[in-house]
Amino acid sequence: MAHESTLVLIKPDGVARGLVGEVVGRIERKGFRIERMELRTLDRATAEQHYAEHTERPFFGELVDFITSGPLVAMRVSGEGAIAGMRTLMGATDPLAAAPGTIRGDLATLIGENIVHGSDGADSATRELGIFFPA
Ligand code: D4T
Repeated sequence: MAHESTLVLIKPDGVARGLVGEVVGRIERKGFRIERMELRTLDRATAEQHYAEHTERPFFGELVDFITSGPLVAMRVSGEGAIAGMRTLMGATDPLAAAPGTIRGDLATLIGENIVHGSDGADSATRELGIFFPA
């Protein structure tokens, strides 16, 4: 395993529900480092760029509506195996299928409001970090 960086978002539902501290605490207790962190509200163009791979999916419009609906927290999270490690910490996309002990498994019920996002591989991490934290 190698030292990696990944983009993690606490989505607008997580911020609105007051779960920023809970999610940040889990990331820190795991042993990953938060190297960049910003509270911001996305415009539609940035949201569509972030979710570009989902353009053709039936839920794309709702996805963009939701991710732009209020402030989110964007983080660059780094550490040994951080990309897959954060996906494990987050749990399955559908919170009802996510294992207890994971962020989604413990804290959410709806697939459309599943609290967090984490890059799903090295290429997406590079692409997504470039959108949120350009050099
Ligand atoms: P993100 O990208 O938010 O970390 O989620 P995942 O990587 O775990 O899941 P994904 O890319 O398949 O889906 C992106 C985003 O779309 C929402 N979604 C997904 C939805 O609203 N309805 C659906 O049927 C699916 C599959 C949830 C996450």
